Amino acid sequence: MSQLPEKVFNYVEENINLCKPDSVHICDGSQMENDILLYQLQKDGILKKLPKYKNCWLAKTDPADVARVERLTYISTELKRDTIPTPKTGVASQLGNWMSPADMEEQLFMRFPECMKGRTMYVIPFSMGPIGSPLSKIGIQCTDSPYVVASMNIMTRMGVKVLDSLKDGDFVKCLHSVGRPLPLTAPLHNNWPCDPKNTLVAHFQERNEICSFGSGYGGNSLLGKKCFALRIGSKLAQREGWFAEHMLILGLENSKGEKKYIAAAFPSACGKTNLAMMTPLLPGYKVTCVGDDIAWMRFDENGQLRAINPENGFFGVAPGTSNKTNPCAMDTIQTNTIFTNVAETSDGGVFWEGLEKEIDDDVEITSWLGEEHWTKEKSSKTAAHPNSRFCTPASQCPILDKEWECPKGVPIDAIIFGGRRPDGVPLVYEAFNWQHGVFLGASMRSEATAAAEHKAKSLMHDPFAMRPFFGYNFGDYLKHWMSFQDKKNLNLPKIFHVNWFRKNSEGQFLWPGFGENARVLDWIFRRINNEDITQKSPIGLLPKFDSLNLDGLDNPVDLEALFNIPKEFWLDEVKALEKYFEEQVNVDLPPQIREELKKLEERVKNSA
Ligand code: TSX
Ligand code: MN
Repeated sequence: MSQLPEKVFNYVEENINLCKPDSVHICDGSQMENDILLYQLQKDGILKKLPKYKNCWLAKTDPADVARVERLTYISTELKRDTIPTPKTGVASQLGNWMSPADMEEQLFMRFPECMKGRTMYVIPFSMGPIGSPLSKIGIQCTDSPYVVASMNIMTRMGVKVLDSLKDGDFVKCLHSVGRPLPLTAPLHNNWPCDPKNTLVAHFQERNEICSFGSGYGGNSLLGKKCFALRIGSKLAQREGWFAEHMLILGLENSKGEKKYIAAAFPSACGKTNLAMMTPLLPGYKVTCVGDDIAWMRFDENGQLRAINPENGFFGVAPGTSNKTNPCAMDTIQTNTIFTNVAETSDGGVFWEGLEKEIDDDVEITSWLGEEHWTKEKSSKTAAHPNSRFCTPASQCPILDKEWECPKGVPIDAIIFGGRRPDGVPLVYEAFNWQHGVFLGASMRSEATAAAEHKAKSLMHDPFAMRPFFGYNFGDYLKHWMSFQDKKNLNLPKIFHVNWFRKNSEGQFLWPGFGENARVLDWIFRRINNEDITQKSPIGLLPKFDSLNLDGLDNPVDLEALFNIPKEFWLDEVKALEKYFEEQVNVDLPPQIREELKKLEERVKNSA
């Protein structure tokens, strides 16, 4: 305690006085500390060892605590307008929740006092980004969840080395409690303490502080990730002139050894982690992974955009991950991994939907809910929770990029936006310019699934894939993005939109996807080199006839169906976007976005 930098000491002391833990443990980040913690978690029945693998563990949560709680996630600023645009009268905002700092203080005061009684408060000094990088930021998380400590040890760089680099500098304050002081007043489910009825995730932008209560689940409790790296991060980025984005970062090398880096934003259920670790099926190409979820990007003194991955691991959705869809992820998770809410196999391994062909016929499955001898035929429920996760060190990824921890970041040559669009949206197109590219990000929509709280299969607006993660008014966020086109001597990256998910009239996917997406990346690579391979369309620049490399594809693709721009569809899309922007962003919409929408409408109307 006494060795802590003064500001850290004061913050920890405040939290002790508020939460009244029985003991305090300052995490040093050592191997021994982690081993002891995992042993304790096992003894307490929170983690179960998975003997099929080395140092792998299974956690099952209370079934009421399985996802981020968007409804209960708030940004607190003095002015509401600083957090969310004022929606059109009678319309509820989909762009975040606001509460005044005073009202939020009152809510927190109903929850945090004495909430850690009988428990240990762990103090986690952590760095988002390589320690010492000028692009990195430091946080101090106080938590009463040892599961969170073990997970933060994977997802961030943590321990004494962080305190050493902090000195007396600033840090983001992060307080987390599962909200179940001891002795318990009601039984737990799965030994997983949480308080779903009182869950609340609060962000104070004006003082860089996060307070999360009642949930132990990843997105609500690993405060470095969505809370810090995106919600607090995006606000820091606006103030300081950079970007904190919900983007993967990949390296792409062609057969000549030329290399580009690409950042890409996709809504959930588009296979972002699969793309970040893709095995290209186009000969000569190599993909390397820098990150699968978050990019912090800044223009350097030469006007080159550079990115770091602020994370140290992958907290990926398990179902759908297999040796077919993502062999690199499968390799990564064989050791030192914490699985949450997946199913178990009788040979001491894990199982989830998508692994049917990769387990022995004679193994028995126990579902995440504890149903023994689970079979797909017999049970009405899935074996693994649809939002079940692996939490695994990035360093174990077999195609991790050599520069992934480079302190100045990797140079970003292109930005991709994408979505799950069954109709109307072509496989790939390029924005006419930066302003049009920002409009493409603002206009992102995607078919939604059961992740987070949404159930129905509907087209959801998810601008920049940031809808649940904006740390401030989305209109101001658009102005921030737009502002870079007026700055001098910036080498603005080209912006693209991709859609792996277009279907034909029989409902079959028109594009094979996965490793074959290398063909799209190859086209983007050549566009970065300014090859003359585009043709104008009403919505953007499409690949010129024959410029997409389709050599050696197993099955022919219907290029006409993949790339046609249906006039009626796009007129409807313009109307839907107009409604969305008017209702949701209203007077905060930058004029350039309105202008781009108008120009799109004109181009579509004037097309054949
Ligand atoms: O991750 C996906 N990617 C990106 C890969 C680098 N998925 C899985 C999405 C769920 C998370 C995809 N699904 C992709 C894709 O490119 N494309 C599709 C749709 C699709 C699914 C199956 C087939 C073809 C397309 N074909 C067969 O199963 C034979
Ligand atoms: Mn994400």
